[in-house]
Amino acid sequence: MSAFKELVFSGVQPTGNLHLGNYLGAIKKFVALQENNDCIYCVVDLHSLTAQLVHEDLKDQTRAITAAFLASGIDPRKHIVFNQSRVMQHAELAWIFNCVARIGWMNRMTQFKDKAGKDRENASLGLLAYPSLMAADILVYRATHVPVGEDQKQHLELTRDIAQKFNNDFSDRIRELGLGVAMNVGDETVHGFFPITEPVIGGPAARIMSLRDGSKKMSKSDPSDLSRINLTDDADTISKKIKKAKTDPDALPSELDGLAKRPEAENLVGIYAGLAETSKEAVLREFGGQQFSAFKPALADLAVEKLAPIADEMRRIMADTTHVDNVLKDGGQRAGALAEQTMRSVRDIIGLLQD
Ligand code: AQP
Repeated sequence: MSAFKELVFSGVQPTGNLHLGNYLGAIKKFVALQENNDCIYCVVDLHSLTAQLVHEDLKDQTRAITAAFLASGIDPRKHIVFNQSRVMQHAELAWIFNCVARIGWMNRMTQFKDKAGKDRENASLGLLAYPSLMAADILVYRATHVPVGEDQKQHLELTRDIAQKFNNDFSDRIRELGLGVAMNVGDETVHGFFPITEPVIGGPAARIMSLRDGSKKMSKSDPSDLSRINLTDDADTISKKIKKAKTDPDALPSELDGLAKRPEAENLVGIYAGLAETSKEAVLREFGGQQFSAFKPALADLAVEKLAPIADEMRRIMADTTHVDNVLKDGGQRAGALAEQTMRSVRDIIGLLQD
């Protein structure tokens, strides 16, 4: 049993329209976890600079993600909602983690390879160091659980590696200062300052794929808007995108095995299951043997039923930017106080001079 207090942290980048993958893979889980946990949810605006440094509408996109959090049901009074750049301790800890992490670790990150493309030498240093800032986001609160989509699994493993290396490199100082906490790592009980964070990944919608290509994940940056369902799409647009979604000519199978090598079919079944809060097996029990011409309208109706109220609520919240800004300001103050507590200990552990 970990002696760390259970705390949930996660973040979303303000890099464009939120889509169904962000919602089912992450935000819906944020909402579920807030029932029984203390949660901190962050709009990670500093991360978005790795994609686009000059960002005309960064403020509005930050507000839009915040509105999506609130419209989905996150309660900013019981939990903390804020934008990352308000709490400078994230960047401070990220610098320290840059000195803990190894370049080889960063070079192995598949997201870096995908996003940097062929011209890696010309990618920003920020893109390479992205996982180190993500580790700092999580560990500056010593968060124990992080709900994310499957694409973030490798970054979370790196967060665990950074925590473990910090705990090992500074084990004597951590012990001397009495800052160690007992935790179970595998079968072993170890002491450390940072928890070895658990990812919360899973369910039928952990990796939603593009509606145009079942081998690519649904993504904000895909140039084709038909590849994704945006949280703000209206009913007609959602129906049109699902109708146009790529499929194969066969009927839906009755068993999960029948989805093997049918990525587009599996994706639509996963989306249905995620929206209906059921399993892919249950969806196949209901629709097995039916053609896509019958399944797609049912999926479109379900998507509209679940997403339209969120889109309406987002629009309502966005109309009052002062309220949104106040949520972020208040959240930032509360997050900042927690982060500073951690950083005081980190500065002591490292031996930095402070008052
Ligand atoms: N397709 C997806 N299926 C399930 N979960 C997903 N997530 C993203 N895409 C999918 C999860 O959403 C959370 C927020 O993601 P992010 O904004 O931090 O950035 P990202 O992972 O890089 O998402 P995008 O939408 O694909 O953005 P771009 O196109 O800018 O790269 C994370 O928990 C993520 O796992």
